[in-house]
Amino acid sequence: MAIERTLSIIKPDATRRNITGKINARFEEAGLKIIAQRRIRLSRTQAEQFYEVHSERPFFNDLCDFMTSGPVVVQVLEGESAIAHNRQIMGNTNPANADAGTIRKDFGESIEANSVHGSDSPENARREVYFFFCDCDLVG
Ligand code: IDP
Ligand code: MG
Repeated sequence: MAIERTLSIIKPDATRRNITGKINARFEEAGLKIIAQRRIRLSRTQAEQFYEVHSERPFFNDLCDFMTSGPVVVQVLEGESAIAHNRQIMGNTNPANADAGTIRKDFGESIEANSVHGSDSPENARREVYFFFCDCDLVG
């Protein structure tokens, strides 16, 4: 067990419904600390680079359209086993398959518009945190 940092994104379906505070409350109630946060509009290039790993998937183009369709909130969460813990708090990619009480079950609209992104490994967390933030932004 170790203190980790993970990259979270509150997606456009959630900013559109003005529920960023409700989602942040889930992280804080679960013991994760928001140590950096910025509301931005992703450029097409940023979305394509961020989701590069999915560039061959059939949903890639639609995903980039969706992620640039409105503001997002990029944030760094810190806590014990934060990467796996955040994935638990988020729930399954498809809200229909997510456990009760998870963010995606309670707020997700579809497998695409599923309200939140969270890093899935230490390597990806590092890449994704520094995609948006520098060390001076991280105030633990
Ligand atoms: P994750 O967000 O749970 O890690 P990934 O497989 O990494 O899921 O997919 C990245 C994002 O791409 C998902 O959060 C979702 O927004 C979108 N996505 C994943 N699978 C599909 C799909 O089958 N159809 C449409 N969008 C999808
Ligand atoms: Mg993923």
